[in-house]
Amino acid sequence: MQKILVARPIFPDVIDRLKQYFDVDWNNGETLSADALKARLADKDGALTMGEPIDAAVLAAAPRLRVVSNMAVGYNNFDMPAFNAANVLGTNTPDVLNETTADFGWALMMAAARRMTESEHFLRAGKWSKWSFDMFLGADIHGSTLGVIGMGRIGQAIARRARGFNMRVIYHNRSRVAPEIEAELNAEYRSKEALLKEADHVVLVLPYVPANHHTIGAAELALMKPTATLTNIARGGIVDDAALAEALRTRQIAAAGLDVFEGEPSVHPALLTVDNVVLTPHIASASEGTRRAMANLAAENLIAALGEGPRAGQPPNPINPDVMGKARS
Ligand code: 8YV
Repeated sequence: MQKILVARPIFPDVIDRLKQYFDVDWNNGETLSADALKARLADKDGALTMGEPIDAAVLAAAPRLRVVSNMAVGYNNFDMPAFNAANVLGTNTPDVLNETTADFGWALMMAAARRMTESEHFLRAGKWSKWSFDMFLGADIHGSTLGVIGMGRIGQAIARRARGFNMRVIYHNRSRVAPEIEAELNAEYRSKEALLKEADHVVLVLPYVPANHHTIGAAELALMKPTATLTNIARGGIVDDAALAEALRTRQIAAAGLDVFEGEPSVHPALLTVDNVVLTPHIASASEGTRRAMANLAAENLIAALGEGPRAGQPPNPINPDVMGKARS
């Protein structure tokens, strides 16, 4: 039997499924350190990861490793040039999380715009002694302008929901989406700068690649309306969190909703000191059904890529399919 590592706790029935094909080493405990990860991968043919950094050094420490299946759509934890150089296949879990993640993006945006967590903290702190007409006035969602930066599958699912709120949709993307998608979403393309000036609610859904580092920093925040909100469900590092905390403190923008952070699970301390931000611990895809679908898709990718199961040799989501069939180097 080939040997695999499942690097983190996961649904036990997914482990049972993997055990039908593999000798499974399951780290059902604390997150592995880089050294512990290398040691556990030394004799493995495949691995199932959830964000663990896999770079040239990790691959060098795992000479048998041929497949790493990430239980996430984002795979910025994979050093893809190193994967290609070593002929190691990476796989991810796109699509199954689109709608759940889009729902959560909306939840964060609405919570930020309508000051839901800020007002809840006020209530819980026992500060609600009387009702007042100007308590926690926020910004409307309906009838406003939604600005989506990153018009991939999740960005499109977010834009599609805007119709029910009678919103105008503008977007910015590396390249324009197909005209029929623009027409379906009733979405107009803008430069990043024009979008930031025009949008009432900006939602970030772009992948983390070095070129997208600090897509939103002090200069970009300065372009936004003082009544605007910013929601980040993309990746830590897309936003300069220190600059955002300062823009929130000075009310340069009205509010923010953040599910991802630079250096998470650490959160920039300045973000913890401002009221006008909704903070969640990277849970945008965390519905029971979707996390199960992601886990099963990650398992399916690993099983198929290691030549087992009904789809042997044909994993559904190869990131670098060119290495398939090549000897490990
Ligand atoms: C994952 C995510 O749950 O899919 C992604 O890219 O950010 C989340 O859905 C998380 O990355 C753990 O792997």
